[in-house]
Amino acid sequence: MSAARPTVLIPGGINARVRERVEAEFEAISIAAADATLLDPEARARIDGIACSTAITADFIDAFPNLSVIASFGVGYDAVDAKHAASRGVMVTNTPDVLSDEVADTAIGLLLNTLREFPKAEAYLRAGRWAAEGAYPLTPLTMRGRTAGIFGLGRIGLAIARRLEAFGLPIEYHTRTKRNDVDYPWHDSLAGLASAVDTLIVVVPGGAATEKAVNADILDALGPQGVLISIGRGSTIDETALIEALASRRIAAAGLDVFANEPNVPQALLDLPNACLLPHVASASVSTRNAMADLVVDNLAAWLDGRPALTPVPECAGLDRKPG
Ligand code: A2R
Repeated sequence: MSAARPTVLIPGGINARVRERVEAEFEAISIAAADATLLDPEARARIDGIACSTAITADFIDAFPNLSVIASFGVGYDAVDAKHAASRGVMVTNTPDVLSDEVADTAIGLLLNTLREFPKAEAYLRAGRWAAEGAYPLTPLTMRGRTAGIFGLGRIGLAIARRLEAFGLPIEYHTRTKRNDVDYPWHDSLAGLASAVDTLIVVVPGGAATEKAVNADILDALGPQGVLISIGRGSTIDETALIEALASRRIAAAGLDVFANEPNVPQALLDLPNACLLPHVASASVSTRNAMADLVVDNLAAWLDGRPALTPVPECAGLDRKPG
């Protein structure tokens, strides 16, 4: 048997290092978007793997009769129909762990920026207002004396919790299943957590189970001193309810790195002085994105070489390799 190199499809945009490595290590085919009609049937039949940073639907998966692996860039894979892939015997991988510390660092930075207004204070200095008008106003909000509630105490949530412990904050959390390896108080509902804390950090996966979970009731439970930090998926926040709560000061402030309809951010959010906004940069350093890129390609290489995937998503963890 000849050892023809496997063919890997890249639909839509992807990290440059993923593209370089896929082109160097496989037969690479790129198309502008995850639209199977952009390939003829002969090309579709050649696809063994997909490297992606975009939504992958069941129909798209079904368009490739010999597909055996989808390597998704990022830890969140809610845009990939992993359940359908698993039912077809197609492995799906993501990039957990290698970004957890970077994202946790960003969460702390975003929290401090939201409370202490550092981006605004720097803009004040750069505009010459320090010299012209005097000291920047004292910030009404501070990290001191706060209690943090973490919605999603997984790999990233725990990395955030450990950092906040060092800042002296008590930690509480909500997940569906109580963890046995931490002593933080657990709440069996998000409403219970929001009532118990004044600083809610959201780091759950996207998808139907968490869609708009942070709604008006949760924000009201957080209260007028409440601060929301969102670093997981924009779909988890009811943005309309959040805008209303911020505008009416039913909560004090919010720091957001993720949005419901990226890269579009509602004008109403941009207009709010108590919203601190980042363009989904939590994992966006060169070294962390390189580590994520390498994990995408290493997963493809392993699976297409007949070895186990390095980081299968839970839906595919027990997946047997397709015969032949
Ligand atoms: O619920 P559990 O016991 O499976 O705990 C997970 C929790 N979680 C939820 N909590 C409450 N309600 C839900 N419907 C729900 N779904 C999941 O979120 C677990 O504590 C946490 C997820 O942790 P990991 O799977 O370790 O993910 P990681 O690496 O921390 O990343 C979290 C998300 C990604 O999915 C991206 O969307 C974003 O952060 O970058």
